Amino acid sequence: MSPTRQQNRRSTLRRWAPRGAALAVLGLAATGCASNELTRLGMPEPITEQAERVLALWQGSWVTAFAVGILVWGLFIWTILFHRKRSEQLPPQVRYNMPIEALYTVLPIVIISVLFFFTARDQAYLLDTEEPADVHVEVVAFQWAWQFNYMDDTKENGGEVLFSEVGIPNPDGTADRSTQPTLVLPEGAIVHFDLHSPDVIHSFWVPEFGFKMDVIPGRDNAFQVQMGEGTEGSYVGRCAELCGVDHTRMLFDLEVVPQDEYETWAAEQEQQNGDEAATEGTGVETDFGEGTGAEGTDAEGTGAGVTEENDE
Ligand SMILES: [Cu+2]
Repeated sequence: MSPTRQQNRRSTLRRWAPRGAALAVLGLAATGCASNELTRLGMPEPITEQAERVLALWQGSWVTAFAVGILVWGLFIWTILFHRKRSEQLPPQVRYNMPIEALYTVLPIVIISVLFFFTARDQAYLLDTEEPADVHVEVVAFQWAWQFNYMDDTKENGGEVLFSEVGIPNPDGTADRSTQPTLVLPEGAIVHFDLHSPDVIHSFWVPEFGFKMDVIPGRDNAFQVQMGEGTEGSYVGRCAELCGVDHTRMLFDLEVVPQDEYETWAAEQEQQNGDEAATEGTGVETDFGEGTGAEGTDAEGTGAGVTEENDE
């Protein structure tokens, strides 16, 4: 290699390196992200242990993708900058070079195997429903709202409905927050969800769970979450499967409250439901929101599916 060519390369590098660095800094600054929002790469702040796992898988996959990307872009840029056509002479060819061919066959297989391993491991963890749950909710998704039946046991597909939270669909096309049901869950609890649908396929999704599961007619889908500590707050859940004309209005509120507050609320709901059953009422009325920092939510239930009797 001639000294002039080497100098050329150095000056090219000197010219482009600062521009590249400036671009990277600008890219970071332009996102204007605070705290760990940047490192979450678009995922919401997790509120369950399962969501933490999903976030780790997400980040790991991106780190891998970035590493591969940087390598490939690096090779592109290196080739473009330093290996331009300089003469009519054919450059050295690498066809049938066994080490290179083996490398780019084996390396992708290794990368995919590693990604597969972590995905399979985390999937098994996310779908595990063996833990005894503290709260058992049957989620009924229907066109186009939600019903949350709080069950009296923590087993799968069993027990009686203690009380229900029922949403009302908005057939006139209005998005009325007061008709949205509220799913109330205690901090730090293990929650078991059974998912049922009487009509079409829906999907139960709380973005902060980092997870969603289809709600399929005639099928018993279930999953569990371990609610994190310090996750008290209001969240919004939605249907993530196009299920008809009012699919986008199929929303619900999620309130995560401290354990004692939850117990008080649940006892009240049960009491109320018992009173109504006693007076042959079919409606499930809920009044929740005091002291949680959330706006009061007054939902008047349709009482659909609440048929059990309470003897107390
Ligand atoms: Cu739906």
